[in-house]
Amino acid sequence: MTTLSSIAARLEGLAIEVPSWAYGNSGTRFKVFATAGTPRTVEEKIADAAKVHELTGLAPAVALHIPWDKVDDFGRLKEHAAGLGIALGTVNSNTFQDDDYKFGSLTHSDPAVRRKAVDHMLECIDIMDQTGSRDLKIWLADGTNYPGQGNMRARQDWLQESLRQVYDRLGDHQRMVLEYKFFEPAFYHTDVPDWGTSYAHCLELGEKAMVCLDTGHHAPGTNIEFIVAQLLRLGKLGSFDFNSRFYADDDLIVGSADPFQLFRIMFEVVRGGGFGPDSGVALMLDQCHNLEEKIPGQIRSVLNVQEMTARALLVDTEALDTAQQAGDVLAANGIFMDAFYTDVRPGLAEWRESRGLPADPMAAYRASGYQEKINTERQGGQQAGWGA
Ligand code: LRH
Ligand code: MN
Ligand code: MN
Repeated sequence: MTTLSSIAARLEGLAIEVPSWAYGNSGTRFKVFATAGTPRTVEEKIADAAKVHELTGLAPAVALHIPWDKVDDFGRLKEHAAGLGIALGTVNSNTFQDDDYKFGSLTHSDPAVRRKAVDHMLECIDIMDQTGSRDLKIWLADGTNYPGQGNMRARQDWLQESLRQVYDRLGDHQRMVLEYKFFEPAFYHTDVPDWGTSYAHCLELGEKAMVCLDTGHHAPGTNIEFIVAQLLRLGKLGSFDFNSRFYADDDLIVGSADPFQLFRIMFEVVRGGGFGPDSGVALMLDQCHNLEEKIPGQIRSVLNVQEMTARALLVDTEALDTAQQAGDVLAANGIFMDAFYTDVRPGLAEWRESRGLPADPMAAYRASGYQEKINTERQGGQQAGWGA
């Protein structure tokens, strides 16, 4: 049986990017509840993200969403983040909140709208030049609601043409990650609905284009870890947007609805060479905290990823290989489940303490007084997504 101390060093390789929008107010289309202490500025979102890293050592970068996080001087924002001990990470483009995009963005039948969407992405790359970010994330709300409404085939061609213009602007050390989602906001067809479509476009574009897998973007029952294994095998898994769901794209705390699924995903990540700083796979959160407090919600999230990563690293792969080779179904499954059922929490508390981190980051946050401070200081915080 593999022990926690034997995987302690590998756990150092875990780094999770937190989303700036997780710190803003969010809700459903029925109601957005305001939460005390909500950031009023991009700088305050970054300060909250830095708090998560300070207490967990797990979240060294914060992902930005443009225009939600647009500021005049991104160089200064980078310095502000660095001063707080974190980096600016993935830049998320946004072509879903403008009237011009009603019938599509990069896939629109009107070249002028496609141009506008491409220009937005080029602006995001300019920002990346200033923030030092590696990845441009593209998720498109493009699709149609009724059969016959759009030319699905032509839209694929326009998509490739548009993506090509964005791709060609990427610097040597920059990448594009193309996120797929099977439905919503479009309900009949979506232009990038699945990993295969994203993969096909990325393959055509070149090696700097990779697939982004958002765990909430699949039909119920989809074997997500299989997709992970396949994309790693193909060398095209660029990043994750982690979250949990019960029904659709719920954006709940990762590992809350189905910790076992997160374990299975992390097992394939580790086995497929997707784990660690040099793997080229970015682990990001894409979540909203509608009811719970945002900073402890993010702390809980990164701890959940750490717990399931530790369990995945604990799988005795040698014994597993042997059982699989022997066709011993129950032994193989038993070895897998032994790791999943191992309570790694006491070991991780020790791991944290040995690195000068609080044994219990949730308790440390409550004791820090930070929440009370921001509750008093910040009045009129912003709604996630409308903070620009
Ligand atoms: C779309 C999505 C995408 C967006 C984010 C706010 O559902 O997952 O990643 O950028 O939500
Ligand atoms: Mn996402
Ligand atoms: Mn989503």
